Amino acid sequence: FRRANIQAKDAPPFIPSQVPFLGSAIEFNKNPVDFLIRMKNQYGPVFTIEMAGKKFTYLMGNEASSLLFNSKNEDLNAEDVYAKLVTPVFGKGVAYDVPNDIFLEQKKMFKTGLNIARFKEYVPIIEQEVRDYLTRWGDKGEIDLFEAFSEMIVMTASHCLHGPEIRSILDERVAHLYYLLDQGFCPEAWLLPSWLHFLVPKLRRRDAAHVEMKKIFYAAIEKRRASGNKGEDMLQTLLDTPYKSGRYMTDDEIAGMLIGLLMAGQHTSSSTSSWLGVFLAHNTEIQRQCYEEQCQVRGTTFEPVDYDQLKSMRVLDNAFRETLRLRPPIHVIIRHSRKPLNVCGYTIPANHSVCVSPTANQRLTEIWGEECANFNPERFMENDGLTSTESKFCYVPFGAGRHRCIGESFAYLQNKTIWSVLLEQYQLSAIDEFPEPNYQNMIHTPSKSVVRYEKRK
Ligand code: HEM
Ligand code: LAN
Repeated sequence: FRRANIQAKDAPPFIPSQVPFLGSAIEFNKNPVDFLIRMKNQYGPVFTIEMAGKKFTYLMGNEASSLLFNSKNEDLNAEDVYAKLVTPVFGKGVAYDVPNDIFLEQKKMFKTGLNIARFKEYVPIIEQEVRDYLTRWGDKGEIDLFEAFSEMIVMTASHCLHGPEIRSILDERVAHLYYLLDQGFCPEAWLLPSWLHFLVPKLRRRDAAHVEMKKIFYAAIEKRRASGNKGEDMLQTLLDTPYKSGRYMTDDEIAGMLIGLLMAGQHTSSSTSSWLGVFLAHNTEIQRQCYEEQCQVRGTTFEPVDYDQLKSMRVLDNAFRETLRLRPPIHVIIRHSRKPLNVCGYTIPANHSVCVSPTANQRLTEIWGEECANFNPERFMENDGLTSTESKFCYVPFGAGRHRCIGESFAYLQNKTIWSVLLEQYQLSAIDEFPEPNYQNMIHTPSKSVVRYEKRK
């Protein structure tokens, strides 16, 4: 490997940069994935870059990445990195605002709530929401996929997870509150110290929206309690499940969890479904296979979708998996090193931001082959697409280890149901050239996602 400016004797190679302070930020932001893979080829699997005065150490490939996914939270810490961004949006008492063993209990509550019995009830709810939504499309036209999926996903997730009371008050005002909260997930929130957040107008609006949203949830929680009815949703699970200590969640915690639930599935799913739409609009053969599968599984009369049918949609499933390989919405996973850590013969110093890029790992030629940049769902037909379990950290769209996602099966259920109805009714075709990812966004959405649609005969 090329020799870099080595700092301490066994510190990872440090990528030099001509630009003072900003460091590698400019080159990195143009196309982070190409940059990272180029650096890996030059400097090896672990290297450090400087951006805006901060040190980022990237772990590339299976062996290096195992450090991030296998370390204790006390050594490679998530709260130190994410709390400043996430806590103002969700509020106190949940996620990265509490010690990690408490957050693990909260994740377990989510897990009990996301069970198969409930999933079976969710499929028809989602199907009906999507049918209602699609009536506004008419016979043919052009549509911005990201906008359309954002709307379908917020309504379906809220209906299933929050329950009918909250879904029924999801009007334009509430949608706008979500939008304002959402705007809080931005680089400024990360770069500025929390006590300076008030200087940024969109972060002030985030805080005001948070207060309003909590009020709406308090009312809904009260309504559920007063009704004496039990719902088949996450709200019910959170009301009914105590912590190990025997204590039940406060309304404030429940409301924070409900905000978190929606945020977790919103951009991740809407970005993934938009990319899938872009891939299918540009790849009519794979789109045809997906449609054929719908006819096969649901019959040409298109029976209502059910949970077992979704399970047997292999082609659609693989198309999602492949979309999550090439365009994982969480393109970088970050931790803070609280002490020096060893990996691949190096010692990473304390106080680095330690990163794994799912996008880069999921596009390494040595793992995924020479055709790794091509959209080819069939690669998942055998061995999960991976050459061996030695490469398990080279497919991590949902992360791994103690911070792993608990929403994967809900995300598949929700997106596959939406796509079943969409494929049944419409055919998509491309208008523009294949869009670049929007690398300036926190989530790499398509820079343009307008496609043409036409009703099937
Ligand atoms: C964590 C991806 C949908 C809830 C994560 C992580 C990733 C991820 C990569 C790990 C973050 C890290 O290690 O720093 C995705 C993708 C989704 C999706 C790609 C959809 C396509 C959802 C949904 C929910 C959810 C629908 C809830 C219903 C969570 C939770 C965590 C998590 C609770 C745990 C964070 C932690 O322990 O630190 N997700 N997610 N996600 N996700 Fe998801
Ligand atoms: C997010 C959203 C942003 C995302 C990026 C900054 C894009 C990524 O680069 C790093 C991971 C991060 C911060 C991320 C981690 C997990 C989050 C916070 C989420 C997916 C949004 C929601 C999810 C959270 C853990 C959901 C659980 C909520 C509870 C209230 C328990």
